[in-house]
Amino acid sequence: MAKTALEDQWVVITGASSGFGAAAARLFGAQRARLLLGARRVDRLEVIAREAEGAGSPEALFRRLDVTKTESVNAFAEWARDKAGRVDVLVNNAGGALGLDPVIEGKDEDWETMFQTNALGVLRMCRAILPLMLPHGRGTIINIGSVAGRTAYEGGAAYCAAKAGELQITRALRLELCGSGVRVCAIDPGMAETEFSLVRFKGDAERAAKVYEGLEPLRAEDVAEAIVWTASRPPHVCVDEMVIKCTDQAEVYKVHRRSSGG
Ligand code: NDP
Ligand code: 8X3
Repeated sequence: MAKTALEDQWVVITGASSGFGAAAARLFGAQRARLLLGARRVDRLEVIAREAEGAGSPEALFRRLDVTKTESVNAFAEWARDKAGRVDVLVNNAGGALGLDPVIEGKDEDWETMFQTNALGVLRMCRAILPLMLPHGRGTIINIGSVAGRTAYEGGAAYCAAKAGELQITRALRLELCGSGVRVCAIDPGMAETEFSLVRFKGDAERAAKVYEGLEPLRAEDVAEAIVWTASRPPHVCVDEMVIKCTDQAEVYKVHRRSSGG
């Protein structure tokens, strides 16, 4: 069997318990990469790890990770050092939105969580994992942002700001790491049907389903394919920024919905 570009590479994925992260774990597994998976729901991670091994990963390990806590991130990085000794690819995917309130009705706890996960979590992960990448003179960091970081929308002030912050973190880090061999990439998806809206609307499944009504959104696998493609480019190629939306979404506000049955 021909060797794949990602074979035996150590890949860290945050937020691997559902959505893009879980789909990416399976696809990296199919490329015979070795995995270090993190999220808060460890029972889910265990299932995903076994699926990734079933797909071809020689080793898919997992550990509880809360990217909002420095101690948790540092403990995860220590565990990665112990288990793997190096990291070749870091996918900063953990994150999401909470609520769709206008600023005047915003909740401190929602705002704080969105900045903690989408922006500060990425900084913490990069700080902790870079020492496992830099000695090898190469590596790939892929930050999963959003079209929300590029275009603001009502009710999205904190989420859009956190994702815009993440994009600037990506850009600053690319400048800091120029010459190190480590490339830093942003993948910014539009509407994708995962647990994203269920989390945003705090378990209201009906409201979450309405977000995708009448259109064909991205699937988790579409974004996972973009992640794996980006990570598998030859080392001299950096995919700086990729925006990926479903065909029914031309802009954050411009979506085409078919009437039922149409
Ligand atoms: P999901 O809700 O399906 O997945 C989110 C993942 O993030 C889960 O695995 C969750 O795991 C993890 N996570 C959340 N908080 C933390 C935390 N504090 N520490 C560690 N892990 C955490 O949504 P998606 O797969 O859609 O979202 C993945 C990323 O893509 C997010 O950053 C999101 O903002 C972004 N995005 C999503 C889009 C969409 O329309 N779906 C579009 C554009 C970007 P657990 O709860 O087990 O900790
Ligand atoms: C998720 C996409 O448009 O709901 O980041 O913010 S959007």
